[in-house]
Amino acid sequence: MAFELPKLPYEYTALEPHIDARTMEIHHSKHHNAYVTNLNAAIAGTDAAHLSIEDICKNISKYPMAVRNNGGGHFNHSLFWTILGNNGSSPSAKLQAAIEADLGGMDKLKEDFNKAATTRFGSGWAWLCVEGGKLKICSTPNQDNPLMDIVTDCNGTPILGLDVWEHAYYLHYQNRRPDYCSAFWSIINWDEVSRRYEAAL
Ligand code: MN3
Repeated sequence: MAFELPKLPYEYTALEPHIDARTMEIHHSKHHNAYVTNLNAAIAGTDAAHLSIEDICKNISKYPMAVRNNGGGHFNHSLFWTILGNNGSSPSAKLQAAIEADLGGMDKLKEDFNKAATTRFGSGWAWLCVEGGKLKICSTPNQDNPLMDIVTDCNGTPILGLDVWEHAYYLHYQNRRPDYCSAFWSIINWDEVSRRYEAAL
């Protein structure tokens, strides 16, 4: 069963002005689509063709670099689209309490997450994860993610992620990655992040 490009749960224009429609269209229909196409080519005829993308990531050390890069790309973007949205939502009471207990509150979460996102050299992702029942913030290079068994310094179940590859922001923000990271907090679907938090516990 080949992997498929998931439909976006909103229009390309939905995240304006924070993320522009042209960036969303290219990011989803070109970049993510290429990860899916290349992942399917890399796993065709192998045992990985019968696994979920989560199970592929958890055992990524068994597979070639093409599976790591494109499988990570598929998992990461599939998560990214769902945690974005312009729906004015807030964290659930339980997630809010964990943000305060584990991370020192929402302002500190944003500060530490943005630091992880802006200081990631080159391309990669910043993550909010659940590990051992606790929230934590970390980042990974390229298309690696916290599920991968080859990742040693950023593990757990990701419930929120930010793509800091230039393709995610360059048309609108050019070199201003910090502005893109700040804008991100205006377009988070906290209902979905809260759902993922419950599922990860
Ligand atoms: Mn991307």
